[in-house]
Amino acid sequence: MLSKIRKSIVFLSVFLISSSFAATKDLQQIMKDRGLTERDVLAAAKTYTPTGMKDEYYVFSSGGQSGQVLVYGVPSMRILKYIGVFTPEPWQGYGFDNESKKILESGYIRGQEIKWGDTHHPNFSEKNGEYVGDYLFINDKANPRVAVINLHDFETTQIVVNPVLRSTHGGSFVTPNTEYIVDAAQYAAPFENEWVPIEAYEEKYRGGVTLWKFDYDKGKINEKDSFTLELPPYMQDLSDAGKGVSMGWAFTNSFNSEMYTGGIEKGLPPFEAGMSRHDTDYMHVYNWQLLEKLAKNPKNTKIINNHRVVTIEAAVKAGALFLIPEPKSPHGVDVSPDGKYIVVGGKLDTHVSVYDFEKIKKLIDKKEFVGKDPFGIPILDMKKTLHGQLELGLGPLHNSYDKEEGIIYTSLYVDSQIVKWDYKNLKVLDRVNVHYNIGHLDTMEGKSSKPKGEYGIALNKLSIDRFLPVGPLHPQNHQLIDLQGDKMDLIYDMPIGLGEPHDVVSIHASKINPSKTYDKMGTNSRTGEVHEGATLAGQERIERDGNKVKVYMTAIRSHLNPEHITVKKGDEVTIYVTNLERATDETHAFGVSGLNVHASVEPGKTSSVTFKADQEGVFPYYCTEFCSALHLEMMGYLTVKDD
Ligand code: CUK
Ligand code: CUA
Repeated sequence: MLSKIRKSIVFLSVFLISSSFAATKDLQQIMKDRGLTERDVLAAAKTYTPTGMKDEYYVFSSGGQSGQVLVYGVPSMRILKYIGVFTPEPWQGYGFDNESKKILESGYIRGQEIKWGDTHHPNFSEKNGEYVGDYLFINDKANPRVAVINLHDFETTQIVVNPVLRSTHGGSFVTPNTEYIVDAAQYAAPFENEWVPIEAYEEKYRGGVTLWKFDYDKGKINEKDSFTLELPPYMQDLSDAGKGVSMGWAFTNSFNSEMYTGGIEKGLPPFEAGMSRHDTDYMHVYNWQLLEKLAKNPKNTKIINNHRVVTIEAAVKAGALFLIPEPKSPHGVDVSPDGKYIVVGGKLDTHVSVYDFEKIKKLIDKKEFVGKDPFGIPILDMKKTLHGQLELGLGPLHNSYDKEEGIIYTSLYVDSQIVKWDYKNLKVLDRVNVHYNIGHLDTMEGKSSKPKGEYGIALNKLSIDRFLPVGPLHPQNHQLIDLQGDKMDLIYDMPIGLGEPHDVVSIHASKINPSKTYDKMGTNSRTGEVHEGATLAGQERIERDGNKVKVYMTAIRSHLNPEHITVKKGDEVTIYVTNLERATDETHAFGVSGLNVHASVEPGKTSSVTFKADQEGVFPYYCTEFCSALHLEMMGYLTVKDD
């Protein structure tokens, strides 16, 4: 009966839209030919975005090991952009022009060039806990760094290297008014750059949380005003900032309260066994507003690698740091939109734990503790801080909130499901099977103080038998779920072959307003200032100073000016290219054959490349972006003469 009704709905809607019986007949034929069910056709209607129509949401995805960020639209799942962040991105000249090389170089670690990144968690700038589409932040777990992406041109403008932590995972989380970008450690290590035997683990190895101070107007992290809270060598993990009633506080999960140090080669249990012996680990609860004050007084800090570290002792003394037991090896920790509840995924426990911030605060105010950990940090009673626990299934990992108050979605890694449940009344409402194995999930603006719901995205680790085979390394799979009905409805699969997309964040399209061109002619896009090499029409020239040659070049349809550059072997050549176009999307780009230099020059931008002309010869240069019917003619010759 139901199927009959649905059939007639499809029939009717297609009939109404097309007002043509022929179209209906065509549709039925296509369904038959392609083996599509009515459900498939409905799913298609929910995602299909006809040419010219735009998406409702932007999704920013971690590019995992690629070190990049990927941007796509929802519900179409069409990829819009790759943003070079921790690794070069040739199309945009990222890592090939001087301006972007400088950004990548600031991400070198102790002088070591880093050629990859393990990007994990992107997050937007926030005001009152709501997403603001000005900036995106993302962390690199392997090489503990945080990057800032300016969403006015979708370019990376800063990378900072963590001065004391060796790997970070619980980042980059943003405090409700983007005061700080928070990045928590993963694998404990000594803060100093020195050798410390593993036997000194408890004494010398440390975890921590770095609070990167963000200057909103400048769009930059201020390294001098940033600091780290020293934490015990429990492996810190995912984190979230409080908001609303929990404003000023932040929460960081951990595993390895055992402080186990491995040694499988010596016949000891491997890390994974030793690290999950205890029934509980600790959620770290800390007051970043108080820590900010503490960090200003040298009494409370140690300076390590030129960076302020607030000691555990000082934080405890000031009442800024507490621990609460949580079921062992938890994973996601997500604060509810009103800031009242903190939902923790059990991972090794089938339960999800819902903590009540007001209960936590009451115990803290009354100084009611059940003990201290070996580092003197007060421990709160787990039962007294819990609102409750709910059994969801195997491997609860991450959470994302719905627009309806009290409703949350949780990913189950082992069961490969998303569960929709009521975290106030502790009731399961619905579950949907997704493909194997889901890690993060996201609902639209689902971690902000005003979630929109509507769509969900499952980020699946495997894609076995799902797509055309491409060799032993399979793509990862983003699945789109319609959350608008009573039942969750899985409607689309999108494979991604870029890297492991740990996490995505989504934002309503109306909140992102990128520039169409650079307003100030000759803008250095990485600083926002007018470039020292900005060149207007008529100012094109070649200047020589000793063996340094500077070329001030312009690009406009369809020529580069100058078209001949002659230098001497051994010269250091810098070419500044300014795109004089005012028309939208009239990007020119500049590449020289055989010299590993490339720049994308969008309208109004100045980019520069520098190289040593150390081989005699003839090197054609050209605009690499197909910009007009005479694009191929947009070229010139660099000749290098030995004399
Ligand atoms: S983590 Cu990947 S599934 Cu590194 Cu955010 Cu949970
Ligand atoms: Cu300019 Cu091609």
